[in-house]
Amino acid sequence: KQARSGINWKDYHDLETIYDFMREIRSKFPKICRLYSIGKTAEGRDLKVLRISENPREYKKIWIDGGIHAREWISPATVTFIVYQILSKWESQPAYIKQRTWYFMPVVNPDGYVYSRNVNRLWRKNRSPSSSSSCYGVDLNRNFNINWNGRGSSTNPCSDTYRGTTPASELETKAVENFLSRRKHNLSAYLTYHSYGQYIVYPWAYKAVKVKDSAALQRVGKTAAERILSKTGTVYRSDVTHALLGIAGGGSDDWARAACGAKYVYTVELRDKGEYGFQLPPSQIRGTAEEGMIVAETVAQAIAL
Ligand code: ING
Ligand code: ZN
Repeated sequence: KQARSGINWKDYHDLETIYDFMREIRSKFPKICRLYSIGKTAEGRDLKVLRISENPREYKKIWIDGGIHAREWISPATVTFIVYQILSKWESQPAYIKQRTWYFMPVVNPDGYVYSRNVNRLWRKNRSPSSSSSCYGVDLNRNFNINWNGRGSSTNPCSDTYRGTTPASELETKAVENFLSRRKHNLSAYLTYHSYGQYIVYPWAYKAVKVKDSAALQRVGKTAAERILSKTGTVYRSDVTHALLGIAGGGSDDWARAACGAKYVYTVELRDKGEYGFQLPPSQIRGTAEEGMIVAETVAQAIAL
C-alpha cells in the first residue's frame, strides 16, 4: 500500500505533488527505477532525477528535463506525462523505449517554480540572491558553461536573462553539469522542454554555425513535427536554434552537445504561439504533453539500439 501522489494531467501541480509522483513511480517499479537527489537549491529544495532502465550499463542514455524556467508550467507537466506514458505500458513498449536508460528531471528550477506558483506567475529565473544588487535570480538557460559570456544574455542581475557571476555559478546548473559529466559516455540524446512557440530546435544557439550531424537533427526534428501535426493537428517548426530564436550563449542544449557529445539535442518549445503564452490553460495540458511525448519517442527511435 502506498500513498497516491494525486497527479493527473488535467491540472498543474505543486512541486510536492510532482516529487511525490517520482517517489510513487520508484516504489511501483523498484527493479527498473532509481531516484536521485543530485543537489540542493539556494532555498534548500532537493533537485530530483528519476532513472528508468533495465540495464543501465548497456543501454544508451536519454536525458529529459523540464522546468528550467519557472513560469513555463507546461514543461514539468509534459515531463511527468512522458514518465507516466512510458511506464504505464512498460511491458509492451518497443525496444527503442525499453532498451534505453532514461533520465528524467521534471523540475530543474524548483525554487523558481514554487515562486511562480505562489508569488509571481511570470517569474522565469531561479531565486538565488545577488551580492551586488537587490534583484534575485539567474537565468539557468544562460548559466551553462558554453560561451557563457557571449551574446544573448545580460550582466544585469535585474534582467530576466541574467547570466550569473560565472559559468555554472548556480547550484542547479552545477548539479546538472556534474551529474551529466559523470555519465557523458554514451549520452545519446538531451531533450529540454520549454514554452512557448511550438518549435523543435537544435544546436547551435550560441553561434550561427551548423553543428556536425545537423542533417540528422533536421530530419528527426522534422519527422517529430510531422507526426505531431498528423496526431494532434498542432504546427511545430523544426530548425537550428540560432535561425529561429536568435543567438544566445550559456544554454543547456549547447552545453550538452559540447560537453557530453550527445548527438540528438533538442530544445522543445511547447504550446502555444502566444494566445495564452506561459499561462496555457489546463485544458491544453494533455494535448501538449502528447506532443512532447511524440518528440521523445521520435528521438528514441532515431537512435540505433
Ligand atoms: N526559450 C529559450 C530561452 O532560454 C533558447 C530559447 C534555447 C535560448 C536554447 C538559448 C538556447 O530563451 C524559452 N522560452 O525559454
Ligand atoms: Zn524557457
